[in-house]
Amino acid sequence: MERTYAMIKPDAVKAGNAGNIIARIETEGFKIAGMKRIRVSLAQAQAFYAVHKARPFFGELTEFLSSGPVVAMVLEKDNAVKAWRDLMGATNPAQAEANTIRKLYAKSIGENAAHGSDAPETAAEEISFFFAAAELV
Ligand code: 3AN
Repeated sequence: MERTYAMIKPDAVKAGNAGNIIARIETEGFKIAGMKRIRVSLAQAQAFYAVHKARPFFGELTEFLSSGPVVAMVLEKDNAVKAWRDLMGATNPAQAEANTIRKLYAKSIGENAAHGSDAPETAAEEISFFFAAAELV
């Protein structure tokens, strides 16, 4: 079983779509190994997205992630990293396939409802950024 880090971003939490997204995650056969609703600080957002530091949208991205509560999750499934990215759909909701999380719930490329790790190595780093081992059950 592979694990990935998934996060329902502030736009989707604020819009009241967290429950729908969590239900979909379960319907699609993921096991939720860890889950918490938290507010990410600006400093945490800057550390979490450090790989994007040089991008022109870094300020916008980190301010947005820290703008309201998120739901942080660890998901388990065979090929969880790819399976969750497929379920989320393309980064830009305009390009996301029908019935994906971002097609259904995202507003824009910046406020795009959900995050998912891009590789198993990144997943391990992102999981330990937000969760202690004892929180994963
Ligand atoms: P993904 O989250 O699909 O892996 P990345 O890694 O290219 O996408 O980008 C990380 C995050 O940065 C995205 N989830 C999105 O919120 C934001 N982002 C990407 N491109 C842009 C952009 N052109 N303008 C604003 N935000 C962006």
